[in-house]
Amino acid sequence: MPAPKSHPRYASLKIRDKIVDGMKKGITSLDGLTAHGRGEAFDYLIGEKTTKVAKKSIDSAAALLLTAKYPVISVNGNAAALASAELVQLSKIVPAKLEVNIFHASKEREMKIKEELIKNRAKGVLLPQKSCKIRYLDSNRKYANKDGIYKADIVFVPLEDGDRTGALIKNGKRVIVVDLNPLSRSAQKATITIVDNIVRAVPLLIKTIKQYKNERYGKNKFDEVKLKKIIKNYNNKRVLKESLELINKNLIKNMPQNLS
Ligand code: PTJ
Repeated sequence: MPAPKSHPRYASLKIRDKIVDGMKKGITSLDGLTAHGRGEAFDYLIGEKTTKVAKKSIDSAAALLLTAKYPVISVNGNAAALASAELVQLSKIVPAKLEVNIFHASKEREMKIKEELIKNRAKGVLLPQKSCKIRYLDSNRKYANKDGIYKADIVFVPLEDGDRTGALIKNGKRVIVVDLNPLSRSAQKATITIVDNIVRAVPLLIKTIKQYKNERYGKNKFDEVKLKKIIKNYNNKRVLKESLELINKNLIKNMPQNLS
């Protein structure tokens, strides 16, 4: 039964509905439901809104995507259920390739994710190839497309388990992750970690890229000097520290007082 709009947790329940729908459509794995629950818990702790520190990561991610030589967006079962339309929009505006990459191996689910992206107007969607592997990785995530993640200099990886980010970095790539948990291995290893919910982070990333593109610089598509400075001044460790400090502050603020 859909939640009534008056429900105090209406927004969160609507997002949960999307994940459940994703599972019913065969896009999201069963494990994806538990992964979502972990995300919900951290979303609660950051206050269920895009924080100032997440906005800083989004600004840098937008700059890194725009200045990339060969950016690729990686899509798994949870990302497809929560943000297919937005990821397609992002791929067009950067522009960047879209590639399906899942942890829980299933050819059928890969095809369903691809179909979902096409339904949301993706022009092309790459699939992993058995003949093409990322080094330093044992899970199903090691398979990549030779014209996609394998070749990419920047990989955008919304919410996934931590085995791949480190491996992609060791393969010489820079990695942007969206992960509500600042303690996760992905968050700790990424070049840029956006500690935010994918449903809020991706629309904001699109908006920021549009803004940068509007600030044309002479004949250039955007002000490259400005974007490179944003990237240079970014410090991911500081972002993680500030995110954890915020969680700590929220916990203290909500601590029951005057216990007797
Ligand atoms: O479709 P597959 O087979 O590739 O599987 C995808 C999942 C997500 C199930 C798989 O990668 C996995 O098991 O991931 P983990 O280890 O549970 O990690 C997912 C991370 O994403 C956790 O750190 C969560 O806190 C975080 N997360 C969950 N939901 C969101 C989120 N981060 C941002 N936005 C969310 N909505």
